[in-house]
Amino acid sequence: MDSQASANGTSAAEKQGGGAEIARYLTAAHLAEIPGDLSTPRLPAIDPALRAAGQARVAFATRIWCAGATDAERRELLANCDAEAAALEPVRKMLNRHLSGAANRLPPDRIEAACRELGIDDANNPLLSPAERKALDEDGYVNLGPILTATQLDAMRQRLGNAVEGEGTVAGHEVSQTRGIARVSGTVIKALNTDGLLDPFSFHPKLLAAVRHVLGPRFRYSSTNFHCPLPGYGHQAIHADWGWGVRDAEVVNAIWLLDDFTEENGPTRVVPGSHRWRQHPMGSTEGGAPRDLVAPVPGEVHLTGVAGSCIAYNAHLWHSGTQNFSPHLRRAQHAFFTRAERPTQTEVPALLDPAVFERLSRVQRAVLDVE
Ligand SMILES: O=C(O)CCC(=O)C(=O)O
Repeated sequence: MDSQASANGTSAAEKQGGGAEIARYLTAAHLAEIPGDLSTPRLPAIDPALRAAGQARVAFATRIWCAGATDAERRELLANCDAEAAALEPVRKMLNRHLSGAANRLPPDRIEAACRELGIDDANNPLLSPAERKALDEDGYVNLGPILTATQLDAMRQRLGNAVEGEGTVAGHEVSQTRGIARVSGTVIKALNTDGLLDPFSFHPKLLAAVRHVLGPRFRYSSTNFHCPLPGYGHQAIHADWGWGVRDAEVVNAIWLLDDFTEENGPTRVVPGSHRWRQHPMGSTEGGAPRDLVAPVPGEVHLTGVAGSCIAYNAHLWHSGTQNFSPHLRRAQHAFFTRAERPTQTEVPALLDPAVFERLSRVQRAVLDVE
Protein backbone atom coordinates (compact mmCIF):
# COMPACT_ATOMS: atom_id res chain seq x y z
CA MET A 1 0.00 0.00 0.00
CA ASP A 2 1.11 3.58 -0.72
CA SER A 3 3.04 4.84 2.32
CA GLN A 4 0.80 7.92 2.31
CA ALA A 5 -2.40 5.89 2.31
CA SER A 6 -4.92 6.59 5.05
CA ALA A 7 -6.55 4.03 7.31
CA ASN A 8 -9.37 3.42 4.84
CA GLY A 9 -6.93 2.84 2.00
CA THR A 10 -7.43 6.11 0.10
CA SER A 11 -4.08 7.28 -1.23
CA ALA A 12 -3.05 10.93 -0.92
CA ALA A 13 -3.35 11.45 -4.68
CA GLU A 14 -6.92 10.16 -4.74
CA LYS A 15 -7.86 12.31 -1.74
CA GLN A 16 -6.69 15.39 -3.64
CA GLY A 17 -9.40 14.91 -6.24
CA GLY A 18 -7.85 12.04 -8.12
CA GLY A 19 -7.63 14.11 -11.32
CA ALA A 20 -5.80 11.38 -13.21
CA GLU A 21 -8.12 8.72 -11.78
CA ILE A 22 -11.25 10.73 -12.68
CA ALA A 23 -9.98 11.19 -16.26
CA ARG A 24 -10.10 7.40 -16.66
CA TYR A 25 -13.85 7.47 -15.84
CA LEU A 26 -15.01 10.16 -18.28
CA THR A 27 -15.63 7.95 -21.32
CA ALA A 28 -17.63 5.37 -19.35
CA ALA A 29 -19.71 8.20 -17.86
CA HIS A 30 -20.27 9.69 -21.34
CA LEU A 31 -18.70 13.00 -20.33
CA ALA A 32 -16.08 15.16 -22.01
CA GLU A 33 -15.10 16.85 -18.75
CA ILE A 34 -16.11 17.49 -15.15
CA PRO A 35 -18.36 20.58 -14.87
CA GLY A 36 -16.86 23.76 -13.42
CA ASP A 37 -19.75 24.29 -11.03
CA LEU A 38 -20.32 21.16 -9.02
CA SER A 39 -23.03 22.73 -6.86
CA THR A 40 -25.48 23.30 -9.75
CA PRO A 41 -28.19 20.67 -9.33
CA ARG A 42 -28.21 18.22 -12.24
CA LEU A 43 -31.49 16.33 -12.04
CA PRO A 44 -32.88 13.73 -14.43
CA ALA A 45 -35.53 15.20 -16.74
CA ILE A 46 -38.79 13.24 -16.65
CA ASP A 47 -41.37 13.74 -19.42
CA PRO A 48 -44.79 14.29 -17.74
CA ALA A 49 -46.67 12.18 -20.32
CA LEU A 50 -44.27 9.26 -19.90
CA ARG A 51 -44.42 9.72 -16.13
CA ALA A 52 -48.24 9.50 -16.16
CA ALA A 53 -48.17 6.38 -18.36
CA GLY A 54 -45.55 4.80 -16.06
CA GLN A 55 -47.68 5.57 -13.01
CA ALA A 56 -50.70 3.80 -14.54
CA ARG A 57 -48.66 0.76 -15.61
CA VAL A 58 -46.94 0.30 -12.26
CA ALA A 59 -50.16 0.86 -10.28
CA PHE A 60 -51.79 -1.86 -12.39
CA ALA A 61 -48.92 -4.32 -11.89
CA THR A 62 -48.96 -3.62 -8.15
CA ARG A 63 -52.71 -4.21 -7.94
CA ILE A 64 -52.47 -7.61 -9.62
CA TRP A 65 -49.36 -8.73 -7.70
CA CYS A 66 -50.62 -7.72 -4.27
CA ALA A 67 -54.14 -9.08 -4.81
CA GLY A 68 -52.78 -12.62 -5.17
CA ALA A 69 -51.09 -14.47 -2.33
CA THR A 70 -49.49 -17.01 -4.68
CA ASP A 71 -48.23 -16.96 -8.25
CA ALA A 72 -51.12 -19.23 -9.27
CA GLU A 73 -53.61 -16.68 -7.91
CA ARG A 74 -51.75 -13.86 -9.67
CA ARG A 75 -51.78 -15.74 -12.98
CA GLU A 76 -55.52 -16.19 -12.68
CA LEU A 77 -56.12 -12.55 -11.79
CA LEU A 78 -54.01 -11.48 -14.72
CA ALA A 79 -55.83 -13.78 -17.13
CA ASN A 80 -59.21 -12.47 -16.02
CA CYS A 81 -58.47 -8.79 -15.49
CA ASP A 82 -59.80 -6.03 -17.66
CA ALA A 83 -56.47 -5.01 -19.16
CA GLU A 84 -57.21 -5.05 -22.84
CA ALA A 85 -56.02 -1.45 -23.10
CA ALA A 86 -52.99 -1.52 -25.41
CA ALA A 87 -51.02 0.59 -22.94
CA LEU A 88 -51.20 -2.19 -20.37
CA GLU A 89 -50.13 -4.99 -22.70
CA PRO A 90 -46.41 -4.53 -21.87
CA VAL A 91 -47.28 -4.91 -18.18
CA ARG A 92 -49.12 -8.13 -18.83
CA LYS A 93 -46.05 -9.48 -20.66
CA MET A 94 -43.73 -8.34 -17.85
CA LEU A 95 -45.88 -9.94 -15.15
CA ASN A 96 -46.20 -13.15 -17.14
CA ARG A 97 -42.42 -13.33 -17.43
CA HIS A 98 -42.19 -13.28 -13.63
CA LEU A 99 -45.08 -15.68 -13.13
CA SER A 100 -44.25 -18.24 -15.79
CA GLY A 101 -42.69 -20.78 -13.43
CA ALA A 102 -39.36 -21.50 -11.79
CA ALA A 103 -36.51 -19.67 -13.54
CA ASN A 104 -33.71 -21.26 -11.46
CA ARG A 105 -31.35 -23.58 -13.31
CA LEU A 106 -30.24 -25.81 -10.41
CA PRO A 107 -32.55 -27.83 -8.16
CA PRO A 108 -33.36 -25.88 -4.96
CA ASP A 109 -31.49 -28.37 -2.76
CA ARG A 110 -28.18 -26.89 -4.07
CA ILE A 111 -28.68 -23.44 -2.60
CA GLU A 112 -30.15 -24.98 0.54
CA ALA A 113 -27.00 -27.12 0.93
CA ALA A 114 -24.88 -24.00 0.35
CA CYS A 115 -26.78 -22.22 3.13
CA ARG A 116 -26.01 -25.17 5.43
CA GLU A 117 -22.29 -24.95 4.56
CA LEU A 118 -22.34 -21.22 5.23
CA GLY A 119 -24.11 -21.74 8.56
CA ILE A 120 -27.13 -19.69 7.52
CA ASP A 121 -29.72 -22.42 6.97
CA ASP A 122 -31.35 -21.75 10.32
CA ALA A 123 -33.31 -18.48 10.30
CA ASN A 124 -31.81 -17.70 13.72
CA ASN A 125 -28.19 -18.25 12.68
CA PRO A 126 -25.53 -16.23 14.54
CA LEU A 127 -24.16 -14.40 11.49
CA LEU A 128 -26.62 -11.56 12.02
CA SER A 129 -27.30 -10.00 15.41
CA PRO A 130 -30.90 -9.46 16.61
CA ALA A 131 -30.38 -5.70 16.05
CA GLU A 132 -29.27 -6.31 12.45
CA ARG A 133 -32.34 -8.48 11.78
CA LYS A 134 -34.60 -5.85 13.33
CA ALA A 135 -33.07 -3.10 11.17
CA LEU A 136 -33.66 -5.16 8.03
CA ASP A 137 -37.24 -5.96 9.06
CA GLU A 138 -38.28 -2.52 10.26
CA ASP A 139 -36.12 0.04 8.45
CA GLY A 140 -35.47 -2.14 5.40
CA TYR A 141 -31.67 -1.77 5.53
CA VAL A 142 -28.69 -2.47 7.76
CA ASN A 143 -25.08 -1.37 7.78
CA LEU A 144 -23.13 -4.59 8.29
CA GLY A 145 -20.07 -2.54 9.26
CA PRO A 146 -16.60 -2.08 7.78
CA ILE A 147 -15.78 -5.50 6.34
CA LEU A 148 -13.11 -4.81 3.70
CA THR A 149 -9.52 -4.02 4.71
CA ALA A 150 -7.55 -1.04 3.45
CA THR A 151 -5.41 -3.37 1.32
CA GLN A 152 -8.46 -4.98 -0.26
CA LEU A 153 -10.01 -1.57 -0.94
CA ASP A 154 -6.90 -0.25 -2.65
CA ALA A 155 -6.65 -3.30 -4.92
CA MET A 156 -10.40 -3.31 -5.67
CA ARG A 157 -10.45 0.38 -6.62
CA GLN A 158 -7.55 -0.14 -8.99
CA ARG A 159 -9.11 -3.22 -10.56
CA LEU A 160 -12.47 -1.48 -11.04
CA GLY A 161 -10.82 1.67 -12.40
CA ASN A 162 -9.05 -0.48 -14.99
CA ALA A 163 -12.38 -2.11 -15.93
CA VAL A 164 -14.14 1.25 -16.26
CA GLU A 165 -11.38 2.53 -18.54
CA GLY A 166 -11.15 -0.73 -20.47
CA GLU A 167 -14.90 -1.00 -21.17
CA GLY A 168 -15.17 2.70 -22.11
CA THR A 169 -18.39 3.64 -23.90
CA VAL A 170 -19.95 0.17 -23.49
CA ALA A 171 -19.41 0.09 -19.72
CA GLY A 172 -22.64 -0.81 -17.93
CA HIS A 173 -24.56 -1.60 -21.13
CA GLU A 174 -25.81 -4.93 -19.74
CA VAL A 175 -27.97 -3.12 -17.17
CA SER A 176 -28.08 0.62 -17.76
CA GLN A 177 -26.03 3.62 -18.80
CA THR A 178 -26.58 7.13 -17.43
CA ARG A 179 -24.65 10.27 -18.28
CA GLY A 180 -22.40 11.21 -15.37
CA ILE A 181 -22.38 7.75 -13.78
CA ALA A 182 -19.67 5.20 -14.62
CA ARG A 183 -20.90 1.64 -14.32
CA VAL A 184 -19.52 -1.84 -14.94
CA SER A 185 -21.86 -4.80 -14.73
CA GLY A 186 -20.94 -8.41 -13.94
CA THR A 187 -17.87 -7.36 -11.98
CA VAL A 188 -17.76 -10.55 -9.90
CA ILE A 189 -18.25 -12.95 -12.79
CA LYS A 190 -16.19 -11.35 -15.57
CA ALA A 191 -12.50 -12.01 -16.23
CA LEU A 192 -11.51 -9.05 -14.03
CA ASN A 193 -12.30 -11.33 -11.07
CA THR A 194 -10.30 -14.37 -12.16
CA ASP A 195 -8.22 -14.23 -8.98
CA GLY A 196 -11.22 -13.80 -6.64
CA LEU A 197 -10.31 -10.30 -5.44
CA LEU A 198 -13.92 -9.19 -5.92
CA ASP A 199 -15.55 -12.31 -4.44
CA PRO A 200 -16.54 -10.67 -1.13
CA PHE A 201 -19.01 -8.44 -3.00
CA SER A 202 -21.27 -11.44 -3.74
CA PHE A 203 -20.15 -14.19 -1.44
CA HIS A 204 -19.34 -12.64 1.93
CA PRO A 205 -21.13 -14.86 4.50
CA LYS A 206 -22.52 -11.90 6.46
CA LEU A 207 -24.06 -10.41 3.34
CA LEU A 208 -25.50 -13.82 2.36
CA ALA A 209 -26.94 -14.09 5.89
CA ALA A 210 -28.75 -10.79 5.28
CA VAL A 211 -30.01 -12.06 1.92
CA ARG A 212 -31.18 -15.28 3.53
CA HIS A 213 -32.92 -13.32 6.29
CA VAL A 214 -35.03 -11.37 3.80
CA LEU A 215 -35.57 -13.98 1.06
CA GLY A 216 -35.32 -17.32 2.85
CA PRO A 217 -32.87 -20.07 1.86
CA ARG A 218 -33.83 -20.25 -1.82
CA PHE A 219 -32.15 -17.26 -3.43
CA ARG A 220 -29.64 -16.60 -6.20
CA TYR A 221 -27.30 -13.97 -7.58
CA SER A 222 -28.96 -11.56 -9.97
CA SER A 223 -26.19 -9.06 -10.87
CA THR A 224 -23.15 -7.16 -9.60
CA ASN A 225 -22.76 -3.55 -10.66
CA PHE A 226 -20.00 -1.06 -9.99
CA HIS A 227 -21.61 2.38 -9.67
CA CYS A 228 -19.67 5.64 -9.58
CA PRO A 229 -21.29 9.08 -9.84
CA LEU A 230 -18.69 11.54 -11.10
CA PRO A 231 -18.33 15.02 -9.55
CA GLY A 232 -21.45 17.07 -10.31
CA TYR A 233 -23.63 14.06 -11.25
CA GLY A 234 -25.50 11.11 -9.78
CA HIS A 235 -28.99 12.24 -8.73
CA GLN A 236 -31.55 9.59 -9.65
CA ALA A 237 -35.34 9.27 -9.55
CA ILE A 238 -36.50 7.63 -6.35
CA HIS A 239 -37.13 3.96 -7.15
CA ALA A 240 -37.11 0.39 -5.86
CA ASP A 241 -35.20 -2.44 -7.53
CA TRP A 242 -38.34 -4.39 -8.48
CA GLY A 243 -40.70 -2.72 -10.91
CA TRP A 244 -43.90 -2.67 -8.84
CA GLY A 245 -45.21 -3.04 -5.28
CA VAL A 246 -45.14 -6.48 -3.65
CA ARG A 247 -46.51 -8.30 -0.59
CA ASP A 248 -43.33 -10.25 0.26
CA ALA A 249 -39.73 -9.42 -0.61
CA GLU A 250 -38.51 -10.74 -3.95
CA VAL A 251 -35.08 -9.04 -4.07
CA VAL A 252 -32.22 -7.84 -1.85
CA ASN A 253 -29.46 -5.44 -2.82
CA ALA A 254 -26.19 -4.47 -1.17
CA ILE A 255 -24.03 -1.38 -1.48
CA TRP A 256 -20.34 -1.89 -0.76
CA LEU A 257 -18.83 1.52 0.01
CA LEU A 258 -15.51 1.75 -1.79
CA ASP A 259 -15.06 5.37 -0.69
CA ASP A 260 -16.38 7.00 2.46
CA PHE A 261 -19.99 8.08 1.78
CA THR A 262 -20.40 11.66 3.07
CA GLU A 263 -23.21 14.22 2.93
CA GLU A 264 -21.27 15.92 0.14
CA ASN A 265 -20.26 13.16 -2.23
CA GLY A 266 -23.60 11.66 -3.26
CA PRO A 267 -24.69 9.25 -0.53
CA THR A 268 -27.62 6.95 -1.31
CA ARG A 269 -30.97 8.30 -0.08
CA VAL A 270 -33.46 5.79 1.39
CA VAL A 271 -36.95 6.06 2.87
CA PRO A 272 -36.89 3.88 6.01
CA GLY A 273 -39.83 1.49 6.24
CA SER A 274 -40.97 2.04 2.62
CA HIS A 275 -40.26 -1.62 1.77
CA ARG A 276 -43.44 -2.42 3.72
CA TRP A 277 -45.70 -0.02 1.80
CA ARG A 278 -46.48 -2.46 -1.05
CA GLN A 279 -45.84 0.37 -3.47
CA HIS A 280 -43.22 1.33 -6.02
CA PRO A 281 -42.55 5.09 -6.18
CA MET A 282 -43.29 5.05 -9.92
CA GLY A 283 -46.84 3.82 -9.23
CA SER A 284 -47.47 6.27 -6.41
CA THR A 285 -49.29 9.59 -6.44
CA GLU A 286 -49.15 12.78 -4.42
CA GLY A 287 -52.25 14.94 -4.20
CA GLY A 288 -53.82 12.89 -6.98
CA ALA A 289 -50.95 13.46 -9.45
CA PRO A 290 -48.03 11.12 -10.20
CA ARG A 291 -45.34 11.65 -7.54
CA ASP A 292 -42.37 13.86 -8.45
CA LEU A 293 -39.65 11.20 -8.43
CA VAL A 294 -36.77 13.64 -8.35
CA ALA A 295 -37.93 15.59 -5.28
CA PRO A 296 -37.06 14.61 -1.71
CA VAL A 297 -39.48 12.10 -0.17
CA PRO A 298 -40.71 13.00 3.33
CA GLY A 299 -38.71 10.95 5.85
CA GLU A 300 -35.83 10.11 3.51
CA VAL A 301 -32.35 9.79 5.02
CA HIS A 302 -28.86 9.78 3.52
CA LEU A 303 -26.66 6.73 4.05
CA THR A 304 -23.21 7.87 5.06
CA GLY A 305 -20.46 5.54 6.25
CA VAL A 306 -16.84 4.53 6.01
CA ALA A 307 -15.20 2.86 3.04
CA GLY A 308 -15.22 -0.93 3.30
CA SER A 309 -18.72 -1.05 4.82
CA CYS A 310 -21.54 -3.07 3.35
CA ILE A 311 -25.14 -1.83 3.54
CA ALA A 312 -27.65 -4.57 2.75
CA TYR A 313 -31.24 -3.60 1.99
CA ASN A 314 -34.58 -5.09 1.18
CA ALA A 315 -34.60 -3.88 -2.43
CA HIS A 316 -38.27 -2.86 -2.31
CA LEU A 317 -37.04 0.00 -0.14
CA TRP A 318 -37.46 3.36 -1.87
CA HIS A 319 -34.00 4.73 -2.60
CA SER A 320 -31.78 6.44 -5.16
CA GLY A 321 -28.37 7.90 -5.80
CA THR A 322 -27.91 11.61 -5.06
CA GLN A 323 -25.69 14.20 -6.68
CA ASN A 324 -21.98 14.06 -5.95
CA PHE A 325 -21.13 17.66 -5.02
CA SER A 326 -17.50 16.81 -4.18
CA PRO A 327 -14.52 16.92 -6.54
CA HIS A 328 -13.86 13.20 -5.93
CA LEU A 329 -15.17 9.91 -7.23
CA ARG A 330 -17.84 8.21 -5.12
CA ARG A 331 -17.23 4.55 -5.83
CA ALA A 332 -19.60 1.76 -4.81
CA GLN A 333 -20.31 -1.80 -5.76
CA HIS A 334 -23.84 -3.24 -5.78
CA ALA A 335 -24.62 -6.93 -5.35
CA PHE A 336 -28.19 -7.89 -6.26
CA PHE A 337 -29.98 -11.12 -5.29
CA THR A 338 -33.40 -12.50 -6.08
CA ARG A 339 -35.63 -15.37 -5.03
CA ALA A 340 -34.31 -18.41 -6.90
CA GLU A 341 -37.44 -18.85 -9.00
CA ARG A 342 -37.44 -15.28 -10.38
CA PRO A 343 -35.60 -13.99 -13.48
CA THR A 344 -32.18 -12.40 -12.89
CA GLN A 345 -31.13 -8.89 -13.89
CA THR A 346 -28.20 -10.20 -15.95
CA GLU A 347 -27.67 -13.38 -17.98
CA VAL A 348 -25.22 -15.14 -15.69
CA PRO A 349 -24.19 -18.09 -17.93
CA ALA A 350 -23.54 -15.69 -20.82
CA LEU A 351 -21.43 -13.25 -18.75
CA LEU A 352 -19.58 -15.81 -16.59
CA ASP A 353 -15.92 -16.05 -17.56
CA PRO A 354 -14.75 -19.70 -17.90
CA ALA A 355 -11.64 -19.09 -15.75
CA VAL A 356 -13.78 -17.59 -12.99
CA PHE A 357 -16.16 -20.55 -13.20
CA GLU A 358 -13.27 -23.04 -12.94
CA ARG A 359 -12.08 -21.73 -9.59
CA LEU A 360 -15.51 -21.24 -7.97
CA SER A 361 -16.41 -23.38 -4.95
CA ARG A 362 -19.57 -25.50 -4.74
CA VAL A 363 -21.15 -22.85 -2.49
CA GLN A 364 -20.31 -20.04 -4.91
CA ARG A 365 -21.70 -21.98 -7.87
CA ALA A 366 -24.91 -22.58 -5.95
CA VAL A 367 -25.23 -18.84 -5.22
CA LEU A 368 -24.72 -18.10 -8.93
CA ASP A 369 -27.10 -20.94 -9.80
CA VAL A 370 -24.62 -22.54 -12.23
CA GLU A 371 -22.85 -25.89 -12.50
O1 LIG B 1 -25.25 3.89 -5.62
C1 LIG B 1 -26.24 4.49 -5.19
O2 LIG B 1 -26.17 5.46 -4.44
C2 LIG B 1 -27.63 4.01 -5.56
C3 LIG B 1 -27.71 3.51 -6.97
C4 LIG B 1 -29.05 2.98 -7.36
O3 LIG B 1 -29.98 2.95 -6.61
C5 LIG B 1 -29.24 2.46 -8.72
O4 LIG B 1 -28.37 2.61 -9.59
O5 LIG B 1 -30.32 1.88 -8.98
